Amino acid sequence: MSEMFCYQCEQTAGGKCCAGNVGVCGKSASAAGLQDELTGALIGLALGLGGEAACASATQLFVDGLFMAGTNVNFSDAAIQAQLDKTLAVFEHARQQESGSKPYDMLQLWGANDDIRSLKTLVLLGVRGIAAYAHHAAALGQHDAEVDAFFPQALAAIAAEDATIDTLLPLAMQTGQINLKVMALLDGANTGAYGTPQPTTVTQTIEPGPFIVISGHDLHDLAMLLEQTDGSGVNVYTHGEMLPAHAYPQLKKHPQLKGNFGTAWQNQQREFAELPAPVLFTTNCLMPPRDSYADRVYTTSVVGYPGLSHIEAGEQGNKDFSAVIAKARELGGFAEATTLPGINGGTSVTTGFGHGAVLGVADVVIDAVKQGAIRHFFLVGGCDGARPGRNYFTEFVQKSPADTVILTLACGKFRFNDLDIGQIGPLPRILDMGQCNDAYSAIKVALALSEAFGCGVNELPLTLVLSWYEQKAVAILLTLLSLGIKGILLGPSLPAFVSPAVLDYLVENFDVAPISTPEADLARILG
Ligand code: SF4
Ligand code: SF3
Repeated sequence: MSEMFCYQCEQTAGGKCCAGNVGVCGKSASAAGLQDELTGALIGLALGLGGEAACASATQLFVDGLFMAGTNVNFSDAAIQAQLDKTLAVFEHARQQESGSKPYDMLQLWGANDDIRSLKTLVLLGVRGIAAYAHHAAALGQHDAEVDAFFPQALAAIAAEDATIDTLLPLAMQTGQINLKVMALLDGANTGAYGTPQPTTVTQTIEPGPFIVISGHDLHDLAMLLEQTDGSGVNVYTHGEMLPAHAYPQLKKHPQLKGNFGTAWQNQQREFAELPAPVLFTTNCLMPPRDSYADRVYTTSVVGYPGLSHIEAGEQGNKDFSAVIAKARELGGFAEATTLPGINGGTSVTTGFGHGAVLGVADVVIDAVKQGAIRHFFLVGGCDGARPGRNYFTEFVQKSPADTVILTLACGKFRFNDLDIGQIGPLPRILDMGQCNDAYSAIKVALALSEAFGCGVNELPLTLVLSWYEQKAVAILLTLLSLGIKGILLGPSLPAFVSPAVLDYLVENFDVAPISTPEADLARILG
């Protein structure tokens, strides 16, 4: 296979689509083709179910298969083929029962007219984002029947030949609502298992001696790694979206969880080049590893890359990380304390301002707004990425006035979370709410503020400035739109899969706008 079609992420080639032999992310045409086959098989499975809810094992096929087709998750033909085989085995079973449908051909979707393709893609990518969050919640034993039932419903709708803009727009909004549900489910799963996040300052200095870097979003994997490194003399450092883990009481209680290594995903090839330690990727964003460190990278769960060591779950989802721990000992770590500063030179970052912490000081926040100490809130968050235009987000925060608060979440915060831009009363001006799924926290805080001030969310002194890259950001954007939130600024570029007519709809109905310059946007918002 030598041709691919993929336009699911922000760095897609030429702002249109990745075609040819390899995508901008390094995904091969064969992996992209297998991901399409896998998605087509899942759509066929949904059709076979008549769009109705599936049993637990079929739901897990939807969750894992959809997540595996996300950006920077899995580059391995063998791993995707294995997942495809598992899915196709269900068709074989159905064929024997003479009740089966057949896999859907994704070319039907890619070849559909612009607006239908655009809206169906919006739903498909949103569902991939939902699957990622459902995957993490399931790892902690949490499920939601409505979320699970949505996978076959949405996938069957993607195959519907009679779909129209009028049927697909409500489905896109429903995708946003289901994503809200799954983010709430994951919030409950994480806080139930590991406690309510507390504001925590995290060092970027690595102590001498053996250590492990853990990346991705899966707190359950981190918890298992911490249990297995207790008393071992091997330290653990977070990377990327794992940073907010430091705020959870049941994770931070492990003294070997020392600090954070590096910045966001797109810098990993540079940051890992000389790393005297192994790295464990629990989820996205994995980049193709350089030869200089490929022997030190481990993947688990839905993540994969050809040639990397992969750690499978055993009975009851338990994982044995002894190979990673042994590698840490073999590599030995740094001989002396080593600091990898943030992109602005800061040597520590603060996290843990989830809804529990922020609403715990709701009175302070409300008073500060009433007295004029806080003029405006900005939610500057979302994914980071490689495009040069993303320094907009750093400059936006640097130039935001001293009487404004920056709420942030997801890996886009590494553009500015090491800046010291001061405090307002007891509150730091940058409040890191957590991972991308902690957009749930931002929504909870916004709803609580609107209640306290007796107004709608759109009347609050709050503006959302979102950076997007991959499919979880698509799901979150749909959630915000489904809540009727208007005036979102989106960057660094608009999605390639949004057709002109769909974009017009978003602009007319939701005032969605592309970012311009920090100065112009700040001036316009603050009036
Ligand atoms: Fe291109 Fe993004 Fe698809 Fe990778 S995930 S092939 S960069 S559109
Ligand atoms: Fe980042 Fe990949 Fe999206 Fe969870 S780690 S936000 S890009």
